[in-house]
Amino acid sequence: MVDQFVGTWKMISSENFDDYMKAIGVGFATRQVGNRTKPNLIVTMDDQGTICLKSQSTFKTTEIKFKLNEPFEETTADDRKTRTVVTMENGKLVQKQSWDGKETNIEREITDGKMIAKCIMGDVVAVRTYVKEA
Ligand code: DKA
Repeated sequence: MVDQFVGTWKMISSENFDDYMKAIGVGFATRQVGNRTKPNLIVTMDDQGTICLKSQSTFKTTEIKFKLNEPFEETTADDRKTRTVVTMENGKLVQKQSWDGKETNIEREITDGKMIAKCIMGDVVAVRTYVKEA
């Protein structure tokens, strides 16, 4: 199931991301940069089932390595320190981040060969679309 996510993905569109960043508490200056940034997401998985998500952009490069269902500490691009767990739910790769009594989910799924990332904080949802690089 994870195999379909493996590859290098380039973001082509982003909707409602400013509202999402506000909802998770990102400050004005970082939101300005976040709104302008079009990251690449590089997804790999090794023989032991360790998954790596590397987000590369001119703003910041972040990388997390994890196994499904095993919680780990994450430092996000906006510098939150989160307790994170990633699960597969009905074909979606669901990244649940918890910090300061708050919780957000990033749900990624493959639709028509594109990777759709839904960033969800309460009733605020941002939708970011990625296409696979050749
Ligand atoms: C994605 O993979 C979602 C990334 C969510 C990042 C939230 C914080 C960004 C702060 C600039 O496209």
